[in-house]
Amino acid sequence: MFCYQCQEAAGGTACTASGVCGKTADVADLQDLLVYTLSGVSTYAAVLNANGIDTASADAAVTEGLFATITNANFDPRVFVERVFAGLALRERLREQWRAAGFSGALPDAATWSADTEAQLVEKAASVGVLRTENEDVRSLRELVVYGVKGMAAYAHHAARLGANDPEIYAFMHRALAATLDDSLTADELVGLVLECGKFGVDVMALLDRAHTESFGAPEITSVNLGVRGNPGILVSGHDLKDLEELLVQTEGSGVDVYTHGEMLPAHSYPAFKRFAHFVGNYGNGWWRQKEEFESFRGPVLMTTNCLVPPRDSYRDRVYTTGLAGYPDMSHVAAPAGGGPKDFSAIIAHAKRCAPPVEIEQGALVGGFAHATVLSLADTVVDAVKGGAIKRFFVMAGCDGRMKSREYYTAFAERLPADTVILTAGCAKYRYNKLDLGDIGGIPRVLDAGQCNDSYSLAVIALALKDAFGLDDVNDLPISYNIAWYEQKAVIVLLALLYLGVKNIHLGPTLPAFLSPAVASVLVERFGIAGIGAVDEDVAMFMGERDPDACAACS
Ligand code: FSO
Ligand code: SF4
Repeated sequence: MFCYQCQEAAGGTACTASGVCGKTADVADLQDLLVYTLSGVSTYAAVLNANGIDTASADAAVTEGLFATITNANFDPRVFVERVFAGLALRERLREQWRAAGFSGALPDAATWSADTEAQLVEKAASVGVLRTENEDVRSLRELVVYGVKGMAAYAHHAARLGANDPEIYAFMHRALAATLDDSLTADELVGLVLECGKFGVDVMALLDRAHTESFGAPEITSVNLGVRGNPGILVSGHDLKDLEELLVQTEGSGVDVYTHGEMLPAHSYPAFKRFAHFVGNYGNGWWRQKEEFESFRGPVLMTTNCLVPPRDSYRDRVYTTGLAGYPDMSHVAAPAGGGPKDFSAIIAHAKRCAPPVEIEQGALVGGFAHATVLSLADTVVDAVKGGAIKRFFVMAGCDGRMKSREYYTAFAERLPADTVILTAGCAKYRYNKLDLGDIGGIPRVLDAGQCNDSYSLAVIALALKDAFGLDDVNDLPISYNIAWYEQKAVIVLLALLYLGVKNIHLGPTLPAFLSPAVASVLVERFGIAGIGAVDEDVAMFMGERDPDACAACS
């Protein structure tokens, strides 16, 4: 195996024996083979698509397959074997359509190879990984595209679950995957593809934002309980709000409470979920602390997406996966073949046999600061900036993770001056959302827009503030970007921000291992991307970045 797709890549280089995330070498190779197979599918789908021929089956296969390969989503080799065989069969059907439509010409190996047995898959898998691209810079750009499209696939899948689909996003995914097989593309053309990926990143997050809001209402400022009640409960983690909705409906009146974990916390801010009296609160923290928290929860846990950590034996039988999440021999709640809600009766029955959760904290967290909420406060915010009460905003969106170096983000939040406001989204918030950072004239100093996909909200807020201040450039706002990344959804969020023209983003706790020195220098030169340093020096650097008295937005 050779995997360097996430921030935890071993030694800051790559995982080569097994994953720091717990992924085994056989699963890593099968994931590479699935990406390769789907790139073959996309080779045909891209052409058919461009010629107005429906590719819905390829759209779904690519979206779901890529999502399954995201860090901490699926550890089950059976899933990848089945998806590769299904991908090959689909690819052959597309190939027939391609031929029947009159197309011909040279094809890459990914579009033509075949296998009949699992042993043949395993043999093939060993030769189609990341290292098959020999040139380090081309490899880096190809993988940057693949990881961006993986993140895009995750958000497209959530939107599709809510009935929202954008054919142009699927068309781009096919075109981009097919391009990663094209040896004729120059490095400049691949850089262009990376930037285009950012455009479709904005589109997919906007699509998901609309789908969430139309399905569940616009998030409202909401106080979320951190304590527990005396009933048995189900803990829901991951990002899929449709799964949460179906579970809430099916648990209503059952005597079982429902709690959120990790990236599900922002669900409490949606009006549609507030009517459920048994939707009690949030339990625990960021994904990486789940071993202790799933243990003390004592009831079943539903993982709707990543981030799943290989479970301890002590609670393993209480974890259920659904959607693209999976783990060997773990109970999985599949979507019914004919459509309609998933059947959560087994997990509900399981909960009834369990003791109530052990309380690990009390109090509340306030969330719901998505773009509609913040923009409804725009006058107050603008006045606070003009009056000098708010000197600077810090976008600290992204991911949490288990590396000790992430303590930086807690210290950074603590040491920011009291006249600054943190805008956050994603699980990165757990590094500072329980600190008592106070408020500025009633505006909390941590404004939580929601899940990682809601980073889109932060961009909408920035663009609206730019207009409110009459600025031409979003980079003239008193906003700094100090973003924590972990997996591939953070890659598409980053590319989306670059597409929107945001410059000087600081990325940590380490820069991606998949950026070759030459590709990293392109990002540094064109976009001012930088890493992080010592907390105090970074705070001073950000605060001195622009003299507030000279700031166009403040005058
Ligand atoms: Fe976090 Fe995991 Fe949401 Fe990621 S739970 S790390 S960027 O999967 O998706 O923020
Ligand atoms: Fe390593 Fe991250 Fe790949 Fe897991 S996903 S194998 S931790 S680089």
